[in-house]
Amino acid sequence: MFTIKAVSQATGVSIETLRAWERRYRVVEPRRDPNGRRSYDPADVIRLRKLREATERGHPISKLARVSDDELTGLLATGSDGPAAGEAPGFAAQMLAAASEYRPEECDQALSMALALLPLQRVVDEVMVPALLEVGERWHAGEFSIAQERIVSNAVKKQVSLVLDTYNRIAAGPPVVLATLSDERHELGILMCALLTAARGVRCLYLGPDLPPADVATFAERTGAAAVVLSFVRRETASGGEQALLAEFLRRLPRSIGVWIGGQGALAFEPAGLGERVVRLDDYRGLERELDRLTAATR
Ligand code: B12
Repeated sequence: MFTIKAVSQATGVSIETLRAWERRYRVVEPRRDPNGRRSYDPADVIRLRKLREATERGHPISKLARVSDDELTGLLATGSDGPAAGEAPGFAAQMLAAASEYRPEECDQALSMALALLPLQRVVDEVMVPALLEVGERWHAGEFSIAQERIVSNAVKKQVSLVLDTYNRIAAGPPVVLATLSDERHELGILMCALLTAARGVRCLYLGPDLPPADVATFAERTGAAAVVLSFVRRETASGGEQALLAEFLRRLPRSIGVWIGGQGALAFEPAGLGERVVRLDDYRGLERELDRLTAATR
């Protein structure tokens, strides 16, 4: 449920206009919380966005108010991809503004709004990754404290885990395991992979960061995984420690299970040391291609 302020930011309709549209035309009827404050659900937000677009195209709000959601969609004939490209960065900016002001709930709300309005892949590409990268930059530059970094990362982790839960309930076929190996604590890259995996309808077993290779291998074997996705973000140890960990992992993992690796660290690995078994992915699109191949082969 969203506040009037969040809805105003997400729809581009001012708070005064939202109140006026409701009072005069009952375009949406938000619930009220115990303090009498309006509380909108995702369907309200989607409808209000469409109403704004339609009024911008010259349709009077007095007429639009009586139009059903389907008729409104037809009127706009805008496909189902949500806000046009270029509008989504607004959500990342809202998350960052909320973290700057130490407002974790608003950060959460901006992200859950993005998830309500956009396809998952666009949330990853246009909201989560840009927000996380910008947080990283600010943290490095000393402009963001660790607590502010946590406001954003925790919002991402919370929302991703809610999405994984929902998608896993309807996912089919053998699962894909996602993790990072010992001492790789950068978690957010692999978390995005988990979201993209779930979005493809593949069952997603997210183990998280910093696991001994033997544990991941045993887990993948026992859960009947089709593939394991590993992220390597750090580069400085890539030529030595990281690649040795991967080699140990490969020795312990049954050969029938696929191994997909990615991240800046993985890109620096010696190709010769990887062998034929490992698929190195350049980016998230590469991951999606592998997932599509997997689903085509197992369904
Ligand atoms: C947040 C952060 C941390 C947090 C991580 C918290 C967490 N829960 O993840 C903490 C504080 C733990 C941390 C610690 C360290 N960090 Co740090 N960290 C960052 C920071 C600021 C952001 C990383 C991030 O989350 N980005 C967002 C995610 C979405 O992007 P990403 O990880 O870059 O991944 C992208 C790609 O690599 C790819 N990808 C990643 N994984 C995968 C997997 C697959 C399959 C695919 C297809 C793609 C893919 O997709 C992503 C989007 O493009 C970066 C700097 C930066 N601006 O990137 C440094 C950075 C990654 N850290 C760095 C370093 C050096 C460290 C420390 C060694 C610092 C220290 N001296 O203690 C430790 C190491 C800890 C450890 N043992 O792992 C360096 C790495 C340098 C290098 N290339 O080797 C960086 C680049 C900072 C720098 N410029 O020096 N860090």
